[in-house]
Amino acid sequence: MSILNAHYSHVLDTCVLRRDGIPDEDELALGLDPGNDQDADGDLDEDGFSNRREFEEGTDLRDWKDNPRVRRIRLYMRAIQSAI
Ligand SMILES: [Ca+2]
Ligand SMILES: [Ca+2]
Repeated sequence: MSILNAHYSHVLDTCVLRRDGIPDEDELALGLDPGNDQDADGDLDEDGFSNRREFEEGTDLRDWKDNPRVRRIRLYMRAIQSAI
């Protein structure tokens, strides 16, 4: 396979594997279904943040106590504590 073909093959794989915004490999690791394009929009832990958003922000999509809002508050509190 030429370098160009390998590149396009990778691009195609990436597009196919990320239909819902979460790579299939990560979906499997997280307990989601790579064949289901809708589960990225779901909210496994019902914390108000979609599975895709939590994946993108690196929070635990199975733990309602860990979400983007809580992470920002923790970072803000650490910044305040380090400034005192
Ligand atoms: Ca969630
Ligand atoms: Ca969460």
